[in-house]
Amino acid sequence: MSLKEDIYNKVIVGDAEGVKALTARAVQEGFTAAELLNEALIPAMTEVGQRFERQEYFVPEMLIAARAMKAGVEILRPYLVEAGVKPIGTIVIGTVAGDLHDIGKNLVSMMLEGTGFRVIDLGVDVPADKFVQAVRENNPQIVGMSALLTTTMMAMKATIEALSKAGLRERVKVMVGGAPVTQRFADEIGADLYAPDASSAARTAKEAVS
Ligand code: B1M
Repeated sequence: MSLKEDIYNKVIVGDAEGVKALTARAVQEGFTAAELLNEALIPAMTEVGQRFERQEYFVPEMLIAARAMKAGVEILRPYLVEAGVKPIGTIVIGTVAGDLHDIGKNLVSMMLEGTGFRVIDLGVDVPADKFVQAVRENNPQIVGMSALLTTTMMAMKATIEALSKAGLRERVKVMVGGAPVTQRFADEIGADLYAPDASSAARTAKEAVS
């Protein structure tokens, strides 16, 4: 089995230590960071996402695999920067004001990173003005918002309004998600994109910037 296949398989089974060690070894053996990212780590996360969509994998497997992939990305990060590999886009993401749930948002962030995005993660309980400031500072193509409580969903609308008020709404696509969020709700509040889970969030975001 080649090193790349080995890394691919270890991401799928969620072996973070194995991914870390093999990725470091592959770099030493002369594999480029871009080929390890594009031919091992990202395809592995794509496979994990597909298994999740086919209900062969569930949230725990997906989280463990995402962490394993992240371990590989961390090894590659300095080489990617050095090699000037351009991210496919920038996304500012956060859990909206009043909401402390971040497991799903973190999963979405990791999947986005695995898809090739530069992810600016603002954390949880993010007020509208912090999203606005992050858009000004980072010039992302997409703003992603997560909400897990019916009581905090309306903070998504408030954030979209704040972006409009700041004259930034036309510059970004807004993506929303989280257990109580639906396509219908996304349409009602004027979001551009909705995704029901992390793998479709990554796919939707990639489509939106290509
Ligand atoms: Co909370 N909580 N919680 N909680 N919690 C829920 C959400 C709840 C449904 C439980 C219940 O009553 N059955 C309920 C909400 C009811 C409602 O509003 N309808 C609830 C409540 C009421 C509360 C508190 C108010 C409880 C209290 O204190 N009385 C409180 C609120 C705190 C606050 O936020 N201000 C609270 C607190 C907590 C904990 C801190 C204990 C903990 C959060 C820990 C953490 O996140 N670090 C917690 C947890 C763990 C849950 C449950 C059990 C699990 C949530 C989770 O992580 N799911 C949850 C019940 C449940 O869902 N079964 C519950 C796994 C995660 C991978 O899925 O987040 O849906 P999810 O993310 C998915 C998709 O939604 C999507 O992709 C993800 C991966 O596929 N997605 C996006 C998410 N964000 C996206 C963004 C996108 C696109 C897709 O684009 C940008």
